[in-house]
Order: sequence, then structure tokens, then C-alpha cells
Amino acid sequence: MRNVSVSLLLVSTLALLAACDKGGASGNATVAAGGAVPVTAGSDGFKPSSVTFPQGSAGKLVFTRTTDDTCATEVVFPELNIKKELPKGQPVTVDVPTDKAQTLTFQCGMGMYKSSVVIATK
Ligand SMILES: [Cu+2]
Repeated sequence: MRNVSVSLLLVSTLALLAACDKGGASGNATVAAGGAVPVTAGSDGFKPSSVTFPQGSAGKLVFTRTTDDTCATEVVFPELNIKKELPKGQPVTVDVPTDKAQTLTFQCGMGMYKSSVVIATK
């Protein structure tokens, strides 16, 4: 039990640091145990701006666009070669590979809104 809380604390700290690196005006971070994590594409860009998955977990991001006021009508993962349309109000799931520890970027089509997925070593 004690080990679990220590590693959770470590992961939270790392995620917090990652969010700060972004200069994080709207920086907020989610640390997930795995599974589907909702991400909103709203007027401030993507929220949360950072999602952390443990290595080897089932990582999924479920994007929902909630506004017509931004250019975030699609989401792009440059490192994964993934580009998906985000129809307003319609959840779109992206599977994130968690086999190795790394930080992946996701962004709008023009790269204005940048967010990250952190795959953290256990
Ligand atoms: Cu854009």
C-alpha cells in the first residue's frame, strides 16, 4: 500500500513538472491508472494539457470537441502519425501505445495547441 502511494506521488510530481514546462497558462494534468481518459477540445485548447499513463497500461484518450471557436477541429499525434477529425460533440477515441516510456505530443492541425501524453515507467 505504501509503495503504491509513493509511486503515485512520483508520477504526479513528474506530470506537474511536465505541465510547468509548457509555461502552463491553462496547464492542468491528469494522472491515470490506465483506461480511457476524457480530453476536451474547448476554447482554451485541450484539457487536460497533460495526461500520464503508467507504462504497460491500456492507454486511451477520448477527445470531445465542445466549441466551434477554435481551430482544434482535429487532433494530431505527430510522433504516431495519427490525425483524427473531431466532429463537435462526438467522442473520438485514440489508442496510445504504452509499451515504452516516452512523452508524446498531441496538438491541433496547425500545432497551436500543444499537449502531451506521458508514458511513465513504473
Ligand atoms: Cu490550431
